[in-house]
Amino acid sequence: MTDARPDWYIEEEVSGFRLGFEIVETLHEEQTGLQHVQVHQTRSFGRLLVLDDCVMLTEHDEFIYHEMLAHVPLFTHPEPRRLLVVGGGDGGTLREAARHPTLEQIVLCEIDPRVTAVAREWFPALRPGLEDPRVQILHRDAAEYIREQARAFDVILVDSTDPVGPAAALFEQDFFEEARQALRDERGILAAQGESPHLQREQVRQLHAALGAVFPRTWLYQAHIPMYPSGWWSFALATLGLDPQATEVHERIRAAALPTRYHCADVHRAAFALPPCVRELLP
Ligand code: AG3
Repeated sequence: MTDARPDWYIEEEVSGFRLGFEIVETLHEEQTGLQHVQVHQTRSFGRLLVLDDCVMLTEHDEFIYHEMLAHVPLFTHPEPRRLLVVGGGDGGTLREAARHPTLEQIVLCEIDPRVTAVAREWFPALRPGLEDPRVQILHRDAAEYIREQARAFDVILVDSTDPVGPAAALFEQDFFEEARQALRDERGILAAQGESPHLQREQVRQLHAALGAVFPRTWLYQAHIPMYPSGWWSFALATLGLDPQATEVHERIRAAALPTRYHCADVHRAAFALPPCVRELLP
């Protein structure tokens, strides 16, 4: 008799919490030189990309994360021309960024070439970003690359995994100091994925302390990302002066009228409204 019980992919949190997806088929699995990569077909949420046992995205909800990481900072800048995406080898952040016509040059610095190759093969909806002619893909350690980039970028987006292993350096003050000097002028902006304010409170606190020590203005903004642990997610935004909540930012979002499904002027405004239990994590 065959065992008819379905397979599940489970992400297990240190906090004693599990997130599970029913798997119809495992499409790809490999150990790259840097990490363990898995692609599963889930029963209800499309394909699932996992790096080192950490859910990166599902086809059903990746638009929320990628729209919020890209559009909140890119609309805050009045005229972003040069963009650096750190990590983000799957191409989702690039796809959203590429919708900004002012961008002339987009550099993706993704340490693991296999992530890009696997995403290209299994996630067709992410490909447009990887194929945009303005995009240059570098497979390097971003913590090193950024040191050589004095005053090179208008906006830097950190599309990393959790602060463990090779991504840990991307959450530290040293990295933010290098990132700050890589910003072209006083309109420079950095945004980063910022973990769950419910499950990873200490990491959120440390991220904002490190960012706040380097940048004059920092914010936390939130989004609902159902397929990440707890579904309650945050992003960090740091600027040398610009304000993501300024009226002209909302006007730019309305005027661009991008065909987005989560980010819009109202959501942009609301994302910065914080409950006290999140505000207390900030310096
Ligand atoms: N970046 C991953 C965010 C962290 C998810 N954390 C987790 N599942 N514990 C996603 C990269 C998508 N471009």
